[in-house]
Amino acid sequence: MSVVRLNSEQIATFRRDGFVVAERLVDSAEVANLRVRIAALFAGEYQTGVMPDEVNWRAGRDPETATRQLCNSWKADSQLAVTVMRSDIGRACATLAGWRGARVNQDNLFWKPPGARAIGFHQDSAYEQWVVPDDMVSCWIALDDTSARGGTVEYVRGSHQWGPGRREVAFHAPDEPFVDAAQAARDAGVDNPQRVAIEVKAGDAVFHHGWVWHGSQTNLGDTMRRSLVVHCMADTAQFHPTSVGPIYSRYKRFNDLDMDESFFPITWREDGYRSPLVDAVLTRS
Ligand SMILES: O=C(O)CCC(=O)C(=O)O
Repeated sequence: MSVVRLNSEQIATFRRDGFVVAERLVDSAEVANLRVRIAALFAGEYQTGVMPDEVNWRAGRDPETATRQLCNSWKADSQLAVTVMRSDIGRACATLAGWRGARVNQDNLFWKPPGARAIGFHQDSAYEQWVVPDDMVSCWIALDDTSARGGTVEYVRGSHQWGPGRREVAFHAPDEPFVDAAQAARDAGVDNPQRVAIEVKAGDAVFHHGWVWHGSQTNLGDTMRRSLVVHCMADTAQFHPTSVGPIYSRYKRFNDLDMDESFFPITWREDGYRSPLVDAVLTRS
């Protein structure tokens, strides 16, 4: 298994641009295995018997032209959990954010077949107002070779420094995916926002900041574009006392802001601690 360890140049790039590429984060055997698991998950086959928290595409229910998305598939598939709970991913996210530890906020699977439409440009942390602090660092892992024409993820360089922007563009299949980000650029006094399309090999990854604007275009190529995203937050993150997230606040206990490690596991902490669930997942793999 590969292990990611970021160097000082990568950390400086992340701080400047809001994203940084890390090559060969997942080896070819793990990519092949993840592709098999993903096919099963999107077919509604849940190996653990538990559904992902969000099933944003189902065959026969949703348009073939939509980008398919599932959230928290680690709960549905123990092999996917092995990648999502990798301690080296948690360590890299914590290092980039300056946290003493990292815990999984959620995972996302994206499957964009040829012709499948855009994902609206957005800031992840804008969706995280149920968490204090709302900071995130995410690891976007390519499971196919990517290209601009094939609708790879794109980042707006330096936009993590623009602060929170509006959230009006639809996440799935918007006609004009870039309008909110364009408005944010104008508000920040940036005339020519620089969009960077991530062209990498299957198994390579990008770490991105929770406030960086990103999204992707329609897949105009003739191959699949699959990716797995591990969204991390600080190990000290708590539920917001009043702001409710429609899906993830269901895991909040009454009169208690602490996050249960069974649902939001700590994958790395500088003192060597990780949640018992993470130990169980990684040691049985
Ligand atoms: O892969 C994409 O098209 C979008 C990815 C994304 O929104 C994310 O990683 O937060």
